[in-house]
Amino acid sequence: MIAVTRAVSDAINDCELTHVARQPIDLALARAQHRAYEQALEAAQCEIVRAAPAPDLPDSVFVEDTAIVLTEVAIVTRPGAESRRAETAGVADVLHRYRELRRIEAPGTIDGGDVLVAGRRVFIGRSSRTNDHAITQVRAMLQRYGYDVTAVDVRGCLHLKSAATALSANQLLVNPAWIEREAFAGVDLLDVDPDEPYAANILRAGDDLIYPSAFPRTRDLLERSGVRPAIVDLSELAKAEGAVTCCSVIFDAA
Ligand code: CIR
Repeated sequence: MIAVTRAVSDAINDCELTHVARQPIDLALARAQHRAYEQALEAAQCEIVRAAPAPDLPDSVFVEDTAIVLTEVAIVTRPGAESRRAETAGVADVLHRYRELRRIEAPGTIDGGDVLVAGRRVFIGRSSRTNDHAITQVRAMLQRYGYDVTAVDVRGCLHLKSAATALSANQLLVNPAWIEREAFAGVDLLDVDPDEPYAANILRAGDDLIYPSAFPRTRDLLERSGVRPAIVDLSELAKAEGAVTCCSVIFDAA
């Protein structure tokens, strides 16, 4: 597997924030935590491929939002926040080595954080970043490959993947307060601990899972259901409203 990552920007303290109050981010600590995150990906059999650093783009470490990569194709997004649109070029420069590239066109906007792939089902959050124009474009691009695209309303959080991520092809970890359960009919749902609303973001790399240290109660729930993720501390990037899925784009090399 390839995991595309990108350095923490010098300007990360100017990041976009929507649901989180601004607090100072310790750049050196953020970088050390990001390196440990990359090491967890390496332990999960990923080869790290870094996009060229973008020190002037505050949110550029959050590569997930710039692309949707499937076995058959990679879709370069058009991020919902204007300040983030320039991030896509550097990631596309890497992805074109591995996949045919398609692009979301205006007036479509979509962040990769709103796109949840579980087997042949693709759930896309309708959020403050992702609109119906983009969802229609993605559906048209993926239809030929047999993916079933479902739009899901997201409320109270930034992205769909703040509220739901895949534990396996048929099981999601979810915060039920932020999504409609009915949208996920036919998929098994495991709820986060209600005291940990941000705990639904877990990263899957092949058969391995990577999870933040910030959610011990939900981690207990996971372990009791037989799920034992590798644990990373991403406290500094959480202040930028980032989580474990946001910092990589993972796909099979061939
Ligand atoms: C933003 O607001 O765009 C960034 N500060 C955080 C993006 C996090 N990305 C993600 O959850 N996929």
